[in-house]
Amino acid sequence: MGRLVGIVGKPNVGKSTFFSAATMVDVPIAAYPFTTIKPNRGIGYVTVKCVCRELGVKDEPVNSICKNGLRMIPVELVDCAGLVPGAWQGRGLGNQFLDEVRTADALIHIVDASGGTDLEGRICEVGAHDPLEDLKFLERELDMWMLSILKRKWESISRRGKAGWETLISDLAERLSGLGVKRSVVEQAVRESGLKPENIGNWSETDLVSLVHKLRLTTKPMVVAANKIDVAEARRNLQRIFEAGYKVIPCSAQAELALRILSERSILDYNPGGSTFKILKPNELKEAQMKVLDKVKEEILNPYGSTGVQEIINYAYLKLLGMVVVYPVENVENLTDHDGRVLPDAFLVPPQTTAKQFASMIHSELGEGFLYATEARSKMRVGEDYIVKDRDILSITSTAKRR
Ligand SMILES: Nc1nc2c(ncn2[C@@H]2O[C@H](COP(=O)(O)OP(=O)(O)OP(=O)(O)O)[C@@H](O)[C@H]2O)c(=O)[nH]1
Ligand SMILES: [Mg+2]
Repeated sequence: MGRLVGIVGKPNVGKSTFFSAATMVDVPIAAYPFTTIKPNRGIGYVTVKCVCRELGVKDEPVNSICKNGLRMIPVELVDCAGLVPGAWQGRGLGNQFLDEVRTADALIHIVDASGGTDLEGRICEVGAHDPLEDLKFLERELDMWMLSILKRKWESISRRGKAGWETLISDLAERLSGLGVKRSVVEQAVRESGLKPENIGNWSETDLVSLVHKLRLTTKPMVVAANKIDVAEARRNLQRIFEAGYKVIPCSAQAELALRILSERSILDYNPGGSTFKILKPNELKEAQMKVLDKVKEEILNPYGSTGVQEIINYAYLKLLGMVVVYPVENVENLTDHDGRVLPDAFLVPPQTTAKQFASMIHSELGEGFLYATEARSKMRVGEDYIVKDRDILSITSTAKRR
């Protein structure tokens, strides 16, 4: 049910720093390539404006956190090993990397916007490397990887595919199902490409490349994180990446990590994704740390509005995956669960989720015995096919309901 977002990119760009800032899991971070060998999995948060403020109630969160009206809903993130050219042929830690990408529903592509690391992640002079090259190369690696999986069985797909549309689409979908490619996506991509089953013997390499490219864009949607924005040279590249047509969000994983660590120790008051912080215990900060915090404020928070890390995670789940937040309650008058807790849970659900599917996410029996759902604001009843909306507060009435 839960969706997984992968943090990807070439070595040494700050993937583990980003992951650590997001999850507060302590992982090795160092200024050389392949620091991460085994992928790290951890729990980060999607943050949304909680409905508690709108409704003027004090909530008692159980499955999530509510901090100053900001609902933090747990999500799973994976920090991958660095990708180097030729990964799809098994170079570097390629196979391991691609194994993680296989299971991811969306990708956060971290680039070193300062241009201070070469294509393989070795430190170079700041500005010497063009991060646009990293974008092209990672996407090409992913496309070539998909293509290689398809080609492994191409002879049989091509022989059987002549029989007609159904067989062709089924075979293609089955071949790529391990990558999370859905049948409907295959069907649409083949249709749009204008390729015909009867001509399959003549499909060219270019046809196949453009087909897998299409499939990859839908199956592994991606947002670009222009990291190391604290380095002055990064600004120019941020603009260039934007102009090249990418969805790109500036970030400083390092700054976010510092702010979250100090906030965990109650030295700062800082909300993830916040545009400001307050120093609570100045005596516990050394002079050098004070200087770093000043720099974070002046050079990152003020000009960019945040460190970018939280914005990127939110973008991945809420925009790339289109997920919405729904609050289940039992009592629509008091907005409580059966223990009397106000707005205890917030569920992040995929787009087009029906009320009945939502009930099953809470508990399978609740879904099986589904009768109707009641929306708490309007007190309107909705049926099993109702598509849940963002910020809905729903009470499920089911034959399975325990009281
Ligand atoms: N200036 C700056 N440096 C950063 C930032 N984020 C990470 N770094 C530094 O970049 C280097 C690499 O960071 P990691 O998080 O280990 O990078 P990685 O992408 O996980 O690297 P591999 O695991 O080797 O692929 C470290 O020296 C970090 O301190 C940032 O926002 N700004
Ligand atoms: Mg790493």
